[in-house]
Amino acid sequence: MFGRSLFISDLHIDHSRPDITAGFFSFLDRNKHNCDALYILGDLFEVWVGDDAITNSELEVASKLREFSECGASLFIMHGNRDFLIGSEYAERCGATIIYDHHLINIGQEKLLLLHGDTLCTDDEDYQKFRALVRTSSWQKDFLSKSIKERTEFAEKARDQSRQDTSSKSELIMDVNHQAVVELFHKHAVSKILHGHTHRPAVHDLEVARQASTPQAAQRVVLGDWDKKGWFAELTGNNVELHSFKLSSNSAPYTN
Ligand SMILES: [Mn+2]
Repeated sequence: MFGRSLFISDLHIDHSRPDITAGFFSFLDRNKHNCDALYILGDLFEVWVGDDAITNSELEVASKLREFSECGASLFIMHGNRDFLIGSEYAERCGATIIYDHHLINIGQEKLLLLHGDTLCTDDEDYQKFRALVRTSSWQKDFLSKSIKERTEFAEKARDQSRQDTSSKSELIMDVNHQAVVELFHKHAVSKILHGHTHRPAVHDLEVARQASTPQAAQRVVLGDWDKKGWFAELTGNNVELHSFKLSSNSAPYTN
C-alpha cells in the first residue's frame, strides 16, 4: 500500500492526437509502481461506438492499461458522455472494473464522491434530454445492433452537433449548476466531490451546510482535459491535490 490514489478524465484519446496517447502511456509508466489505484473518470476516448469496433490503437491502450494493472494498482473506468458504451469486454482487456456516476470512496472518516460531471450541467436542458435517451438500455441495444459504419456516422454527427452547440451556448450553461452541486453534497453526505467533463480544472473550496448543522468545509475538485497539458488529481490520506504536466508534441502518429 502506497496510500496514494490517482484520478484522471477527459483524455479524449483519438487517432489525431498521438501526443495525448504518448503522454498517457508515460503517465502510466511513471505511476505503475507507486499508487494503489487509478480512477479514469470518463471520456478516456473521444468516441466509443462499441467494444466490437476497436482498432489497433484502442488495443494498444488496453494492453498498456493491463500492464499497469498487473503491476498491482486497481484500475477503474467510469463512463463519460463520449465513451459511455465501453463494455465489460474492453474493461476486461484492460484489467479494469467499470464504475458508475456517484461512486463513493472512503477517505479516513470522510467520503469522496466521484462522477464524470455532465449530470451537474443541469442548465443545459437539451444535453440532459439527449443524455437521458442514450443511457436507456433500449436505445443502447438498438444502437449496438447497427453496423459499425452506421454507428460511426451517428457518432460523427453527434460530435458535430456538440461542437456547434458548444460554440453557441453560453459559458454559464456549459458549467456546473451551483444548486446541483450543493444537492449532491447533501444527498451523499460527502465533504469532497471530484469530477471532470467541464474542462475547467480547479480546486473549489466551499462551505456546505448539512441538515441543521453549521456550514462545513467542502471541496469540489475539477479535473482538466488533456490537451496542451495532462491533468491528474492525487489523493493521499484525505487530501486531494490537482497536478498538470506538459504533453510533448513530437510523438509519431499511428499508422492504422
Ligand atoms: Mn465529458
